[in-house]
Amino acid sequence: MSTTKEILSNLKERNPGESEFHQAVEEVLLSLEPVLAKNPHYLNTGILERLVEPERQIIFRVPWVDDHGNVQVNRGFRIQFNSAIGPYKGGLRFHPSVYLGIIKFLGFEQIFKNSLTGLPIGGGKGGSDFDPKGKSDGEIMRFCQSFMTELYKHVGPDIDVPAGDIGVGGREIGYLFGQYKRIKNGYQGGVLTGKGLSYGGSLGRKEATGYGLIYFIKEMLRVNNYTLTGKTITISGSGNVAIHACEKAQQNGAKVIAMCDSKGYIYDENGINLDTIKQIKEIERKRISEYIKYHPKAKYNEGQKGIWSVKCDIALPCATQNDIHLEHAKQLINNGVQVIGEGANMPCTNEALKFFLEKGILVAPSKAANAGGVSVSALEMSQNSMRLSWDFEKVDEKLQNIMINIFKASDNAAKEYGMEGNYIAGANIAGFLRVANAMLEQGVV
Ligand code: NDP
Ligand code: 2IT
Repeated sequence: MSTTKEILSNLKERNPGESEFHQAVEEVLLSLEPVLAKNPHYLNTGILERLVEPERQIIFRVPWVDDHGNVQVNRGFRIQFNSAIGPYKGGLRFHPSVYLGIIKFLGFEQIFKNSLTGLPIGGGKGGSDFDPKGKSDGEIMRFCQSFMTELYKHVGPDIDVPAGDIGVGGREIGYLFGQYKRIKNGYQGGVLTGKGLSYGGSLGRKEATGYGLIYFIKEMLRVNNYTLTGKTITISGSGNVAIHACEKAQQNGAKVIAMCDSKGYIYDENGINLDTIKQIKEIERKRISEYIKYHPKAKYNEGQKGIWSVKCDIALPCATQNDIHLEHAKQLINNGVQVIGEGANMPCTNEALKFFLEKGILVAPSKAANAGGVSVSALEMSQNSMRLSWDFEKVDEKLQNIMINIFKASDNAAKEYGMEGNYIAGANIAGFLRVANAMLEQGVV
């Protein structure tokens, strides 16, 4: 029987150089200590050792031909982390920074997130170090086809169900699905989620992560006697999650004053015009700096991190991991921030999170707060199985209920283990208990 500290040091030794994976495991294991003290049978049965070791790790070559006729080679990944409560489920990320440590941190967190949704989905994640920026549609299609030509052997509606993440949206899912269907010689809608509406996608999936983030925050604020209306918000990122978080925040009467991409941020004291952002990012696929051409009174600054120097009531990191370091946390607090809502996965370092909690800031943790996307993915799987589709209102209502329930589960678990208001620990504990109990009941597998 090992202690959490021994498990962590062993993990670092067995997975050298995977700093993001170490960070994600450390955050979870430390917050589970009160649970393990009360319930030592989780330690006696090797639950933790099994949880931190993926059930299967697939790494493959992805060769493709660019528009100039040159052969390019990328690396593909799919980490099937845990299937205790359902088929592996989690997105695919296409970004040049992708390596094993990133996919493993994402896959590990996905186990707890998916458990929190209350739906029957296990944890997995995949992707490639392919950079979609500047690629033609034809190059994206050929890359996706090559990627699926290997991935299809490992996925399926009851086995493993990928979806989007950074760099993978509706266009990429379409190409991946087309190739899967061709290879399998049959329509199996439930093999991927985030599909187009014309071939089995769900209404509300595109919006689900950003909307879900705001639904979670609204519930967290309600029980803490605070509201969104009239508050100023900064949002990092200008992709799928950031855009829909902005939309729902604006619908709730908040004022979003800054957004960014990986090159820099825009500040618009009159409130961001979201139609302009959608035009630049979803249609033209250009830099956010273009915004000032449409709104000359707004300001653009080079450097993405500068966004955390903007004074705001609520900060929503919706871009990528380790976006907010301790120095940015200090800056935000000096400027009066009250609430942090993690739309991205692991956007705050562990040091930044600790500092926010010490200062009494309300933190909506990513595993809970961004679970809306995967929740609606699971609803898409249900609709595919039933061969029908629900209207937007029905999906959105289910999403709201799921997010409120996730908040309640996190809140209750935090209270039960003497950490009231620490929703980070609460989410980890509630997510852990369901998976751990399922693993116990299924024996050593
Ligand atoms: P997108 O690819 O749609 O958007 C990513 C955005 O973040 C872009 O604006 C990108 O800028 C910006 N960004 C800034 N810095 C970086 C960086 N270093 N690496 C990558 N992107 C950067 O992705 P999503 O909106 O889908 O995902 C954003 C975050 O939310 C990720 O952490 C993802 O894991 C998480 N998430 C996504 C879900 C989903 O349903 N899509 C569900 C749950 C979580 P630029 O345009 O310059 O690249
Ligand atoms: O991080 C995430 O939860 C996602 N990228 C969405 C996963 C999914 O299967 O919808």
